[in-house]
Amino acid sequence: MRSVGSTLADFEQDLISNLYYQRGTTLESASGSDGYQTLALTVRDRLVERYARTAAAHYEANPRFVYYLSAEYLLGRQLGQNLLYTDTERFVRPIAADLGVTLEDLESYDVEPGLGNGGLGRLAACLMDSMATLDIPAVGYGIRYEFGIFKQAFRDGAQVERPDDWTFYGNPWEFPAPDDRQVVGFYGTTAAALDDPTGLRRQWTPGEVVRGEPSHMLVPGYGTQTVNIIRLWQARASRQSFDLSRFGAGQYKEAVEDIVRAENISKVLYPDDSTEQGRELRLKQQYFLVACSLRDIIRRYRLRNTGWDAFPAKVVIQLNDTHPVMAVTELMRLLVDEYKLDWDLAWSITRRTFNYTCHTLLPEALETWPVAVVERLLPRHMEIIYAINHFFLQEVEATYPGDLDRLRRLSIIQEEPDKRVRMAHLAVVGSTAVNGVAELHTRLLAATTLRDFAELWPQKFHNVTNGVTPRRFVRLANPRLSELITERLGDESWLTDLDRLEGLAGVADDPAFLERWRAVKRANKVDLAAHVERSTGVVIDPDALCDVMIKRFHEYKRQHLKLLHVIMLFNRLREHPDLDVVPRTVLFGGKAAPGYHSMKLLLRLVNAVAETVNTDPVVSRRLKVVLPPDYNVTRAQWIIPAADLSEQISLAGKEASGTGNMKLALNGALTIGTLDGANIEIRDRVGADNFFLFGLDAQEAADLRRDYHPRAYYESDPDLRAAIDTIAAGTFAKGDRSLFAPVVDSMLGRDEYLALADYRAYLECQERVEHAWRDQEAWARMSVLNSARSGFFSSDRTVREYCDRIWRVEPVRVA
Ligand code: 475
Repeated sequence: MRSVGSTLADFEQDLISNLYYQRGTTLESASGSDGYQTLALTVRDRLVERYARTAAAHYEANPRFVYYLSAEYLLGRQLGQNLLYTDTERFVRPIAADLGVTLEDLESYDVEPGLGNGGLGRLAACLMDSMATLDIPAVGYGIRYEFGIFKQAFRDGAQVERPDDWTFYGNPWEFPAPDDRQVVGFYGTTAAALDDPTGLRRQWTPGEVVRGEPSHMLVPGYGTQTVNIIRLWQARASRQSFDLSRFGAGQYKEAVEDIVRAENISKVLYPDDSTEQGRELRLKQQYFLVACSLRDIIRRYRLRNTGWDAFPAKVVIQLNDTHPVMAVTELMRLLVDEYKLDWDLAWSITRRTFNYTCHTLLPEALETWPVAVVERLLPRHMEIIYAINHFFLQEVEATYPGDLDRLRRLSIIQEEPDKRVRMAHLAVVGSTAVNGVAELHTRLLAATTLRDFAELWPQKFHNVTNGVTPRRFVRLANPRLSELITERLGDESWLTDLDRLEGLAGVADDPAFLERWRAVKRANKVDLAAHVERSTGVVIDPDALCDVMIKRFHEYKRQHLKLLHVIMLFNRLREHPDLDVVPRTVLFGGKAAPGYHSMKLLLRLVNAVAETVNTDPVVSRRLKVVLPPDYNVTRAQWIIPAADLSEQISLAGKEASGTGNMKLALNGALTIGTLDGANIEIRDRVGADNFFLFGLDAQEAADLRRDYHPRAYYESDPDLRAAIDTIAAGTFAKGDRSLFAPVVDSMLGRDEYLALADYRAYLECQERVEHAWRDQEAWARMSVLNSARSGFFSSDRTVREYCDRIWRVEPVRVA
């Protein structure tokens, strides 16, 4: 095999060769897109070679593998990352300059695969990055959605969703692997297996079959040779599905019906973030993912192993939330029905193979499926769930004799108000380890949501606090800061040993260093201002405090609390034009689920407030509000390096962890936040003096919620009343009092997440922020300390904890 060369000349030659032989064009006639595709292929060639060596090393070592099952991956753009990970950026800049283009021009063709909604999908991508970096043998499995997370645009300030046709120009970063396709069944009937006296083995005859076709994206490690993969499945009709006779008879639609039905399975990512969509197609997606992936895992296992005894020793499967939990049932079906293992052995293997990560506390986000739906779509799996539940409840009965109420609470089947399968219960019963994603989250899981399970199996529960990859979110997103850090620390080893950032604490009092730190932030803000102007037309001041709230729009995250603060500032400045306030740019970013009407209305209100504020000649000199459309990983990488203030203001006890909070702190933003999710751990580390804390804690919030009257806060707080009245008066709707009335009604009527109760504390905290901002050197010092002390939040640390405490896997070095 010819191996790729490592010199500039080799790189140049490969570019020309790829331009000719892969793109079929010439230097003279190549388009910008040809240039990008050619570059991508040339960089990819360098990864492929490492991938081949990784596969060989893994085959040789026959190690225990981590299989990460996730319905979502939010990978972000690939070009910049892969240039960094192959150390070829230094070649590309001079070559591009010779050709009269910039790397940034080429990068603008790089489409981010938006195969996820938010934090959960991005966490999957960060963990895959860290696993490769730590040489952990791992494969990620997911769905190759034809349309990823919708593109967000605004029309008259309202969110409109456009399809994300991300593969339109082809995806140079993936390899199809048609030889590894799988066949998956749905619907149909079950019957007794003749050879099984226990009745536990049965035969399923599906009523519909589809093909799963895999392709994979390469996941390189940083500073190492390992290249792992994420294998993505796309649904295809089986070859017989095209009805030639119908087509011949002119029944064109009917002729392709089966094809359409099959391909719909991987057509689109469900864009809801935590509220259950009672859609059969979604369950079909979930089963499609796990059925294809388990067959592939077994195929891989059998390359080097025989028999089943070693299976749990060689295979550890991590379930990313409940979306892939049907895998527990599917592995039981494969082992019992197809490989004829007896039930107890199959169950012991299954339980030892799976682990489950929970990402939520919201009861409405805990997935359940109507028994009737599961029965129809997956009749054999429903029988298996009943059997698992039967044996599980026997176990419970033995531990707590006669405790019927406990049986009812623990059961995998919910009986009232309708019969449903509780996926989280199935996950806990079928797993060795269950983990939450931040200390508070894990504690609350064990105390509330999964309390009965934590009592039954206390040793099953673990905490693994989330982390983020410093490669993408510091090095790639913030090259200026990275250079300064590297210069200060002497080398780049902090990128794989993030605790080394502590070395910055020593210069947090050095005025010369602080000056340079501030200069980096300012330059990043100038860049962001250009992006913001391009996407919104609004000009922002790079010297203003850059106050950012970037995350999915969700009520519990309380974007409306931030907005009440903005409106208060607006009112104040209108009343007192000469008031000495700190100039601020408030930047929101985020999408709302297309069916989440209250949050879409709130987005509209943010845009309306922005319009009013930004066009007010007096107010806009000190305050700007922007909501650049289509927040995604690429935009996050532009915004995060420029942020001064990070808004993490969810109601305590609701945000499982948050990971944007970590990315912002690492880039030197100061957090204003509640005692929620990982905010607590961030504050513990960066120090209470370098963190703006406000609001109810989780216990106080839970107590207050029992007897809560939002109107009382409205009536007793004049600033709050004025802010809400400004909305109610139609100030942001050209006098129309009805448009935003539902927002007002929801705040005064229910205020589900206690925004009004936290309002005064939040305002006072923002005043402390202003006060702190006025001393720019002291602010810079706090900023440095935030970066210096956030090394813990590297996803490398997260992966190490999974490895040591849950997966028990060892790295395999690739030569
Ligand atoms: C938490 N997404 C963050 C992050 O652990 C946490 C739900 C249903 C369907 C589709 N997507 C979802 C989530 O639940 C999600 O993104 N959860 C988030 O996971 C990583 O940091 O607090 O809200």
